[in-house]
Amino acid sequence: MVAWVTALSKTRNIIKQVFSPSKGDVDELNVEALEEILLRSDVPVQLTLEIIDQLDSAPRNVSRKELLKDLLLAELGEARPFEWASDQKPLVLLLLGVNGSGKTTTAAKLAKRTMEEGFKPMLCGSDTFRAAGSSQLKIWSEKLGCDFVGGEMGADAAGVAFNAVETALIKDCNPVIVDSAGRMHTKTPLMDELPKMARAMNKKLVGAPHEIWMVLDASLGQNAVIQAKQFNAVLPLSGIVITKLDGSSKAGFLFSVRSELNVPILFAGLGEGEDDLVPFNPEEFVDALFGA
Ligand SMILES: Nc1nc2c(ncn2[C@@H]2O[C@H](COP(=O)(O)OP(=O)(O)OP(=O)(O)O)[C@@H](O)[C@H]2O)c(=O)[nH]1
Ligand SMILES: [Mg+2]
Repeated sequence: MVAWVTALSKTRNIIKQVFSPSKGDVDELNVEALEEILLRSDVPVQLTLEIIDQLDSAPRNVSRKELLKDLLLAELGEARPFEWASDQKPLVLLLLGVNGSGKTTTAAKLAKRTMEEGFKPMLCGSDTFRAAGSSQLKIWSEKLGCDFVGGEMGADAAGVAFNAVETALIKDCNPVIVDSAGRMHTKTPLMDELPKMARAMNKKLVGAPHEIWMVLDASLGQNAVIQAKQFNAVLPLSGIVITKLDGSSKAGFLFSVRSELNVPILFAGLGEGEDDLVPFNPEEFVDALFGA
């Protein structure tokens, strides 16, 4: 499993450069360099300016590095561990996002995680846009040894999702993790399919989908927030999964997810392997940025 510290090594090495070795309690700070780094990593401009201002005006004896950590942490808020056990049986989770953001991989990683916690998940491959869309997830389900419902290319995605919920009820599977086709947030007909999928699931099980999570690719930086806003307008999101945090140098956009969307970041993808998905923990994230 890739750890936070490994995943964020790129960003950490950049941050290191702006703090010269501590002299006593005070670490010297290159403010201009820091400002540039924050902006380059897609930390929102407003927040960057506030941070620089606070660092500038803090008393001499305050460690800039610790203050910066505190300010970033305050911006991310508390950790929000997701609880799979709920009154909903099955709990139905719909994953959505733009093309290639990591939805299918995330669906598989989540299935693995829930299996380890003693659940009997069902994976639903409702990506019927591409020939390989549904079969990619079927292969994962075989590897993990969990139930699967999918559809042929061209099949109605809402119908596939309906079938999955129906089958999960019969086979007593929980949760149902529904992978959807990638779609650009600007393509209206494709975006309209999402509420249709949600309605189909709700027809089979009132209240479903109980969770709607958007899978965001960290390497897109601030653009990911723009996409999330559009998806959120079509189908209100209950959570966000950030993928590809390993290797992204634009992870600063994370700091605007909370302020601009107010949707909790629940999980983070730190690699391509089936175990490389961890609950998002603001403290671990910030510590890894600075090298705990
Ligand atoms: N490094 C890294 N790669 C990831 C992560 N999550 C997914 N990937 C890779 O990203 C690529 C796309 O992942 P998919 O899961 O197929 O993405 P998708 O959103 O289902 O794509 P579409 O169905 O085409 O829209 C694959 O090569 C994955 O291995 C992650 O957290 N870190
Ligand atoms: Mg996919």
